[in-house]
Amino acid sequence: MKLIIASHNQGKLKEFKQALKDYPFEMTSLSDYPELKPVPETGETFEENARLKAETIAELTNAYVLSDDSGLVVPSLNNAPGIYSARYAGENASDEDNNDKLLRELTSDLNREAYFVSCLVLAHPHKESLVVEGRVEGEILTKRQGKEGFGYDPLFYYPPLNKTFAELTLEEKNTVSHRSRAIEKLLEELPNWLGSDEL
Ligand code: ITT
Ligand code: NA
Repeated sequence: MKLIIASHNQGKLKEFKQALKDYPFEMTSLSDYPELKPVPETGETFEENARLKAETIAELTNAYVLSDDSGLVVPSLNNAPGIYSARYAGENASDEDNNDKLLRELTSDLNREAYFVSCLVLAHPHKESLVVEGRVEGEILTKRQGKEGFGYDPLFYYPPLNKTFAELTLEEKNTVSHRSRAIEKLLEELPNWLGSDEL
């Protein structure tokens, strides 16, 4: 089955490719469709933004499209950066800038518990979308640790492994992350969602 991953984020794309390597998907991403304009993320929730990305691209390509809208939620910062995780420090902010801003905002008096959310939407023009969500809980460190991963991984400490997500290999992160938990749910529900359609 042809599957377009509706993302420009190379970190996400690597994780999808590794997690789905044993499944019969012919995966492409938005980099293979340079004519498609970026979909504005005007929603107010992860699900709304994930739906916008997947359903818009599915209509335009008439294909199966999978999107991920994800982010880091810090309850003591009123759930920031949340759906604004990619642009926390500004419209074209780098991961570096976003991590610096998080360290500035999360002053020493505040609780450092946080969680990642990944909402996945699988869309096709003639079907009701399949929506799943995964989460993982951790804590925000006061300085970066590790070089792997992307985004907030160097600051996201995961107590069960006593490491940050940036200290995990791609394979290790894919056994515990929010995105891998969401992918697991998606795969569980996929046969039923596809029905008599071919994989
Ligand atoms: P696409 O919309 O093209 O997929 P994006 O990076 O703009 O790419 P989002 O709007 O979903 O995607 O923003 C997700 C941001 O949340 C991402 O840029 C990171 O800053 C953060 N994030 C999500 N998953 C993460 C992970 O596994 N590790 C670290 N940070 C993550
Ligand atoms: Na978003």
